[in-house]
Amino acid sequence: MKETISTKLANSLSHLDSEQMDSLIQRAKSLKKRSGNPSDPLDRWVERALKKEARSRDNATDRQTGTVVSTYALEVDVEVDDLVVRAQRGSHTAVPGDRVEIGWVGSDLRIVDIHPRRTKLSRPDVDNAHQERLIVANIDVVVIVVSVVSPPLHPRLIDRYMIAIQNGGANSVVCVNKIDLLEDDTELEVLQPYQAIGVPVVFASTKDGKGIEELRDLLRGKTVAFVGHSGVGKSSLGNAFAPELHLKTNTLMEGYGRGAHTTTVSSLHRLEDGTTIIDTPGIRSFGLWASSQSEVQNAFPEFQNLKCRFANCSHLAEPGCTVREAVETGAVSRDRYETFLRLCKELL
Ligand SMILES: Nc1nc2c(ncn2[C@@H]2O[C@H](COP(=O)(O)OP(=O)(O)OP(=O)(O)O)[C@@H](O)[C@H]2O)c(=O)[nH]1
Ligand SMILES: [Mg+2]
Ligand SMILES: [Zn+2]
Repeated sequence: MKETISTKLANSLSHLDSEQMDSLIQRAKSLKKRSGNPSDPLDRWVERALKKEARSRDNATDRQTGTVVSTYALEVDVEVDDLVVRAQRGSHTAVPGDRVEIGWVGSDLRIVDIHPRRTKLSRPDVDNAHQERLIVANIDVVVIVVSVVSPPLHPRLIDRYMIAIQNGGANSVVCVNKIDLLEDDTELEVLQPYQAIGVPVVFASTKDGKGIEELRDLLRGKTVAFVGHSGVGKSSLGNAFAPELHLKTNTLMEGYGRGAHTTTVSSLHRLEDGTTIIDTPGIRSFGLWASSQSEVQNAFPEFQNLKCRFANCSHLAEPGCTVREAVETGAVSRDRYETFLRLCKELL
């Protein structure tokens, strides 16, 4: 039987994200297992695991606050003032951008606490779509990088990212890179609906510098993550912003027109103009990170001001739906509405 904790305890832990909650339950289970007391309720062991965590936090010496720069299996790099130090992750799931407390616990330098996140970007786990996987934290903007020709444009990825970005509280920017490779710009028409709803779309090329200044102006002073498929030029964009970063870039895998997964670990960098960028590894696919229809609807601001006959209209089949009427008259883009339908179908 799957062991769970009481609703009361779960409610008191509602500030934890699902990844933190998972890790806590795992620790409680292993404490319980070691105690050799199988009839004990799990709640008691969750409380003990929390006490243990608090003890190590309170006993930690030389505590300092810093920003997570990169994360590895068991360790993290944390920027404290101008230095980057490596610390044990311990039981904490931290991601680049997280503000953390580190301190000495015995002979280990460890994360002892994570500050509440202002914003975040998450995706569903590849194997378990209900499991949240954090990508970055405390970002102002997520730049969804797509390329043209090589790899070819994948506009559908943009919609999935936009939902996750909206749900995590950050703003979206779309960067269409490798514009130097494009001979015929009719394929760029698919981006028009995003511009129409006010999402900045920048056409760029790291090869000839097009769009780089526009992007720089848009992002100045903000904390920004570059995300997207492998090989679209995320690291190249970082280098175009600040050549001294020397982010590793690579040619595409020959014959496949796909990225080579060159960047394997996310990394945070401070630029001279006050912008902070986070380069992330390319993804193979991005699942839908939304649990309700209203979360999907949030990513369609063009629906928000339309008043349907029913206040809770799903815009799928109800009579008196002004969204569907607007699609008929052309006031709402049919492409966008079809994207909406496709995403609703995917809701678990
Ligand atoms: N023609 C052209 N090629 C580019 C441009 N930007 C990047 N590239 C090339 O695209 C390839 C992949 O670039 P990367 O910056 O490594 O791509 P990435 O998105 O960081 O890839 P991963 O780290 O694997 O996720 C490299 O060979 C770059 O030189 C561009 O604007 N135009
Ligand atoms: Mg890269
Ligand atoms: Zn409706």
